[in-house]
Amino acid sequence: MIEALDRAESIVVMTGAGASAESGVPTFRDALTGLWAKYDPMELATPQAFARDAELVTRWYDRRRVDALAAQPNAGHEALVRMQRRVEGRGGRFTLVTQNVDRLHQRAGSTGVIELHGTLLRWRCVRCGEERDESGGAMASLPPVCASCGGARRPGVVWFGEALPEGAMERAAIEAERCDVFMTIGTSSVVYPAAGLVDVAIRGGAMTVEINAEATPATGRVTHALAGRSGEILPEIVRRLEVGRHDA
Ligand code: BJW
Ligand code: ZN
Repeated sequence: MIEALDRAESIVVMTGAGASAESGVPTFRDALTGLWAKYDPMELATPQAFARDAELVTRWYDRRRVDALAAQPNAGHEALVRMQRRVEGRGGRFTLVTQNVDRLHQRAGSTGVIELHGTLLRWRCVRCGEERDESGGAMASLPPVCASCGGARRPGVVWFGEALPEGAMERAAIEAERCDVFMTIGTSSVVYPAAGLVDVAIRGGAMTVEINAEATPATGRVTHALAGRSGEILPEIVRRLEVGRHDA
């Protein structure tokens, strides 16, 4: 596996919430602890929930935004930066596709990240569409209003039933189709269309690798399923690439 990674002309890595777990960011399905325990994430992450109770949904995202800003990238994020530099340094292609909305990959130093589900750190006016970076503390007003038109502002994430950012899935699928190695890391592989990318890579003939703390619907389909934490397994993979040991 290490040798294939070392030889690959093109590598695509797709991450999910598990990649940020060791930074202390709760995974999507764990994001409702404490006061939020009585809510169902499937019911908060929808346009219908926002239409019904914008304040409740805003408070949930506001909390998660503040927590994401307080978190630091972990050893898994850092290993992916090193992998990207290594592959690009020898003229290869490296594409990082993430479902995460916390921007920790970018803060670690990854470049060209394709964000399939948008980000918590940009909010958008539902009336005029104006977008603004939101990287301060908690919201001053709930729900926050647009400075230009007074409309409600919503987090710039992709909710269930909404289209992904224009071109993001298309770009990810093109890279998955042509890559030599596709890695799916820390994702439950149940949310589509992201969960279908591993199949695009398999059809394209790629070697596929999963890193996950638990089995997922993708586990039985990948070439190598590595059970464990991404913050431990990824640095070990990169260490082996760097020391040139290809016996794993
Ligand atoms: C570790 C670890 C450690 C923990 N190390 N691992 C086909 C079939 C069936 C349904 C559909 C389909 N196509 C579309 C649908 C509907 C729907 C869908 O997929 N539903 C399924 C749930 C059934 N999809 C959509 O609605 C999508 N839109 C769409 O299809 O639009 C069509 C359209 C076209 C044109 C016009 C209009 C519409 C949109 C999906 C958007 C998903 N959005 C969310 C919320 C984002 C904002 C927010 O964060 O609140 O994205 S949902 C949520 O799930 C979030 C995540 O990015 C996403 C994936 O979650 P992820 O990353 O897998 O996290 P978890 O928590 O589920 O799992 C963590 C994993 O990590 C676990 O496996 C752990 O074991 C592991 N782990 N610690 C390694 N240290
Ligand atoms: Zn506006």
